[in-house]
Amino acid sequence: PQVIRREDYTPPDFRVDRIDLHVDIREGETIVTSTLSVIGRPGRDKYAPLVLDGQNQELIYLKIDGEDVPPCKYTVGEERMTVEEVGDRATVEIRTRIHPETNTALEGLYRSGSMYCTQCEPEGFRRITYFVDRPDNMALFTTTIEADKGSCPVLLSNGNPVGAGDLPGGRHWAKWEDPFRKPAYLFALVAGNLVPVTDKFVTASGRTVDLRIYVEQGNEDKCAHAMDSLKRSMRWDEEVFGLEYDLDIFMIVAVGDFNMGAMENKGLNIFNVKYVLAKPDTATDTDYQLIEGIIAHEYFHNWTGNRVTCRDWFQLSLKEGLTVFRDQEFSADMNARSVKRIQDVRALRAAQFPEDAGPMAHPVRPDSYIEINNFYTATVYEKGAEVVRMYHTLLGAEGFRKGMDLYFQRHDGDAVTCEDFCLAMEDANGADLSQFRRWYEQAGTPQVKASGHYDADARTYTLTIEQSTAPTPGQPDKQPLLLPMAMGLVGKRSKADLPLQLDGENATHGTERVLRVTAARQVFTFVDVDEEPVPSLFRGFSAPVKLDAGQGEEDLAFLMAHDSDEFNRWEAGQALARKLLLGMVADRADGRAMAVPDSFVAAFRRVLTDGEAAPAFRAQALALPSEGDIGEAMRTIDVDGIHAAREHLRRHLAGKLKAELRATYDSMAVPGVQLDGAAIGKRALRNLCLGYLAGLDADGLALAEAQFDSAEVMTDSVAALVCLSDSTDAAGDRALATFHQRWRHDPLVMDKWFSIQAMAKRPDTLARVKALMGDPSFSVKNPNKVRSLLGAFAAGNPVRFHAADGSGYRFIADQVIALDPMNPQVAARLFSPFARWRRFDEARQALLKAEIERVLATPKLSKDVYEVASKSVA
Ligand code: DPP
Ligand code: ZN
Repeated sequence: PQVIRREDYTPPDFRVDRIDLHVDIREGETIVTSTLSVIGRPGRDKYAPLVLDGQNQELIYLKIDGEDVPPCKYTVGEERMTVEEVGDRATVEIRTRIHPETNTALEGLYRSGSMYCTQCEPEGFRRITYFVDRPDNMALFTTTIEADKGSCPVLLSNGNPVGAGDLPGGRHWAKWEDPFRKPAYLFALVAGNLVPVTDKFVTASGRTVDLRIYVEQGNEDKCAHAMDSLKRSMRWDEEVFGLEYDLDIFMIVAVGDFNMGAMENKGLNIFNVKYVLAKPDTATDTDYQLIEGIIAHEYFHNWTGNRVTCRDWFQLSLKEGLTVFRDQEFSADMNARSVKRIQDVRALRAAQFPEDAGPMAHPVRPDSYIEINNFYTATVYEKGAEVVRMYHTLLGAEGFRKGMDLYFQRHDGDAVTCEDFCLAMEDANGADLSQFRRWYEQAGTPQVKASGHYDADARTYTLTIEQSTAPTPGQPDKQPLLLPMAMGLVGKRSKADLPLQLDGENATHGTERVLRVTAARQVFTFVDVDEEPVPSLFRGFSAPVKLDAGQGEEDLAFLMAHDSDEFNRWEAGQALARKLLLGMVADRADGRAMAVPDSFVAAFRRVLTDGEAAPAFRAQALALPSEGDIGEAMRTIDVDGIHAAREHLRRHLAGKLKAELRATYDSMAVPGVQLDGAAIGKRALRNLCLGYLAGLDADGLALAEAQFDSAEVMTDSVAALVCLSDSTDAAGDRALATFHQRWRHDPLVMDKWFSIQAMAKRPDTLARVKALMGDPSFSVKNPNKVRSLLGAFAAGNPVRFHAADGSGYRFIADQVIALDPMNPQVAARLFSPFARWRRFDEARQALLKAEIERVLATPKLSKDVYEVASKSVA
């Protein structure tokens, strides 16, 4: 397969200025007729042919300026059509036949249940018709859809409805016109038997926008939260960024079969049902928060992505990193800010740090790819958002807003690059961000070491910061990065933040400031420091680094109790727990008993019983680092040791604090159905306590059973079911059967039922997962099902997936091979945990590698899986 490189970018020789699309949907085949106004680029090679991307379709005819093109003038290959001797301006008419019903890749036009829908990002439009399918081709679209009126009464596309009517034979048509230029990846079409849930939004300038969420009949009562989130997003973007919606209608369609979370098509967002539908008895608090965040994310793309789009797919983070940052800020404003930050950092550590340390490591702006679908990654999205956040930290909220304003002023209606964004931030602020650009160029997570020294006589505190980044594929040598370091010094005696004055400054600069770390080694000397401090560094996680501040148990416990930065209070607790767990893993490996010091239990008790701290924060602070997080800190990941140590620590804490956990459990009860932030926080803490208690003894399991039986909201039901299904006690199977009986007709709830079992700690989990593939609710063709059963097992159950006999590896590799011909994108995702094979012990390495090689040897492997497999063993 061909490698696509960023440095090879050239503008296309021909662009499509306008497209008039006619899509005639019939059972078994769809006929697409597309009329393109094509314009040649001035200065192009005069022999340059017109090249149109296109695949998986059958050409019926090709005309230019109304005439059939003779066969000697064009060729049609697997991936494109090439037409010779096309003039500066031409009208190209193409008719093709496609088959949405058999499109299992779910790219282009496909059938999901009874509806027809599209997914065109990044390169799906070329499966609908021949086109210049690249984001720098921004065209005006009109779309006419024809279909059976009985089965597809609703016909939607981008922009505004401009006509509709009936046709003979029970058929009808509708025409849509999008007044905004857009790349083909933002095209969307939906035809089906859907019902709208409607509302209105009045923009800041007084225009009324029609809001519609289309769902299948029977789901109308599950859209209120999505609609409310949409309206709050629209208001927030006006208030925070001065950005108003620009069409008279905004539609969301919820689709059951979808490769991703959602898609920001202009005026017609298409969503995975998982991120739209919610009722308290079917969706958890986490689901509610995800819906809020993803509705906001896709809506925010209207400006950051659609009005200003990407020049090429290497610039993906231009829209994704920026839009993730925007949705994170929105959710932080809607909920508790520091808890949101903690959740985001947890997610970054769980997904992005391992990616950055593995064979698929790539910069936020990648240099090359084989299959672009493999680059919708945690690096492009979440690390990209961290990069945007660092501009915000360096320039301040106002400076950032100035940069955004200039970015839109310069580039509205254009397809641009990450460099253009950086330039706008620089120019609006008179800032020099040359070194900052390395964040776009270098892969890998920087390691930062900090050490401090207090000189009581001189009243100075010297802070030394060293940074380095390990080599990643293709990048052996790394340069120092510009790290914004938000920090404070907490007085050991006063337990308060001390005034900060650097040597050479003539005044103090508050008690918290952002220092710019730019060199590989840099020393900061603070003067007039009244007492010995404990440094609190990278507050709020102000740069995406791995920090080793060399702090011992005492300092970490101090920061846990006294840091004014809530994020760093949490961080200190995580660091303390990680340190302890790593020690326990080492002890176990060396045949020593695993011991938990009383001081750790005491620190844990203080947080548990701290009535001053918000329950949502306490729940975060009392959750131990995940098994993946601990593994990241080890040279060779000791899967069994980590699991054993973590379980031992959990049981130890539960045993020592049984009474306190139970008291907190009781005091956090939330009567009835309440969905506000306070209720969510209480449930989080209560269910955290339940987790500890249920893992301890029969009393705890009985408590979980009682909660399962009486739960009024899905959050409580799921939390109890997780506890019960971890154990081999008969109560687990009873609860799972009850749950199945009650929810087997609700696909989204069944997804929970599958993933709870796939992630269960019990030893027979693999056998159960295999059996669950035969459940009538399971289908390998539905991405949500694959992710909830197979994906949850491979990525969310380290101790079972990495079973020493290789049974987990063999099973998932078999599924990848079976899935690849159907849906390469989902297959490649499922396969991605194998990429980390070098991180494990020799025996597991050999087993993993053998499976990767077996997959690689499979005939007709997709580019998607090929890229992951080949790069893994390279
Ligand atoms: N562009 C889509 C998004 O919003 C892709 N899933 O992330
Ligand atoms: Zn996005």
